[in-house]
Amino acid sequence: MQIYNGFKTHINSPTFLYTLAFICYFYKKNMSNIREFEPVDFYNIDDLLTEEQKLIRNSIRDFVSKEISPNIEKWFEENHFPLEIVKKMGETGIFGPNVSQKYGGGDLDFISYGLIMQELERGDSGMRSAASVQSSLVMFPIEAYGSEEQKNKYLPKLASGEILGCFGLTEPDYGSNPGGMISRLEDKGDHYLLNGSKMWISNSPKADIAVVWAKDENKRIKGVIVEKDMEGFSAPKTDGKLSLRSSLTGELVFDNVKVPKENVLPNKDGLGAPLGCLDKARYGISWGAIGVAMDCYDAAKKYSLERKQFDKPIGSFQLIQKKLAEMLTEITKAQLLCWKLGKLMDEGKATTAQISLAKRNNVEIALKIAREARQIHGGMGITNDYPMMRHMMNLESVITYEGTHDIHLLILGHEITGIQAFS
Ligand code: TGC
Ligand code: FAD
Repeated sequence: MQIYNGFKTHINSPTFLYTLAFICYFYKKNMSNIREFEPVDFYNIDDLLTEEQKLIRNSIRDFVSKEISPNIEKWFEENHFPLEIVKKMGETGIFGPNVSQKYGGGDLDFISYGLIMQELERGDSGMRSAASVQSSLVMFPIEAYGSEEQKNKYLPKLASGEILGCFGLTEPDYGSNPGGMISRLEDKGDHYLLNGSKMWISNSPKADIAVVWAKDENKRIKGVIVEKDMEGFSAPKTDGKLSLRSSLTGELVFDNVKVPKENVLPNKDGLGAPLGCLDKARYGISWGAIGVAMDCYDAAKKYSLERKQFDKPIGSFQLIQKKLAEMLTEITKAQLLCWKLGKLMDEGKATTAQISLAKRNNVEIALKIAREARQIHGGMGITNDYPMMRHMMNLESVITYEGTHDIHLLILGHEITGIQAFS
């Protein structure tokens, strides 16, 4: 009886009630975060995948459900990139899936790479961004254009997540037109002196190395590997982003940085070298956008069956069904596009214009689906109990980086007519 009375006093205490309220709030928040994701596969596209590809896709899906989805709204709200995720991604085999096993990579096909990007971006575009940069923009150029020493020195550590990389192409005055870059490499005998700056660089504030593109005295673009401790090199963070808030973005500033000649990527130069990396990353984004679209569609479908208005689930109204049917149609088209593009990538036949078409189409449909899914959620759709607003804000970066939506349209226009309309 004494114990009972003590408990009664306890449950009436403000501390207990406050704690209970907090637990309920925390539970509700986390319950909404751990909405069980149901994959979208209306055309049985799984039948086109190998057992290995399905296994890889499922293991990344589990990784996202365990490591990303429960935390992502908090990271996004706090504008926080969890550096510890880099090691976890490395251990899961997310970095360098197409890089040779000899250097710690996965030696996987391009559809497997795409599926990894799809699952990561379902979690968050910022997480996919970190992985895209590491795999396609840092590991790829080192493997494709680097020396044997560079490959042995950097690739295994990048693959395991022991070190993080970034890719510096864009400059304050040269975004869509990277060929105009003004960063300079001056030959000083045993080293180059690097001067200039880069802007909007994913991963840069915490990166251990940067693959940087700059012009030599002959105005030829070369790639160099800059290490974070090199004197005269800094990487300040870019604040105030309302998009990709769980991804780090910053500048790269070079003030007479001495870059040893052995850090120059020896096997390719010219603008084609960085643009070749972009092809790989843009391909990954075209799959990533499907992940976002599936997440938004899944949330909208479930909400439309639970939410009642006029005494019926809103999913029973034709206008809601139209939205859902159109989302499913666009997701299915995007999946088929990516699967075929993956095959072309594996055969070494995919063209830049084909990749542009997929990146442009899939990011656009993902953005439209995020907006429609947000509308289906009514007022609830603007809160972080649901993922649509975060995805929408992220996609505003995705539709801009790796070539803006209109630059990809112009790449297609050039392909169709043979006439370039950039300048
Ligand atoms: P253009 O005259 O067309 O080409 C110059 C040279 O490059 C060759 N080339 C390519 N080579 C390999 N792959 C490609 N995709 C290539 N596209 C072109 C071309 O053959 C030529 O070679 P050569 O030997 O004749 O000199 O170049 P342009 O100056 O007219 O520019 C064309 C344009 C506008 C399409 C191009 O510059 C472009 O794509 N602009 C967009 C810039 C962009 O995408 N920046 C991305 C920065 S990185 C980033 O955003 C990372 S975000 C990562 C994340 O967080 O996920
Ligand atoms: P601008 O080139 O100034 O374009 C402004 C507008 O003009 C756009 O609408 C564009 O489509 C339009 N435009 C430009 N030229 C033409 C034309 N010829 N015809 C018609 N319209 C035109 N860069 C890196 O190098 N590494 C990174 O890791 C990286 N990460 C990024 C992360 C984030 C979050 C963001 C936002 C950007 C990142 N970028 C990175 C830079 C990105 O690639 C550029 O922002 C992009 O290429 C566009 O360049 P810009 O912002 O200078 O826009």
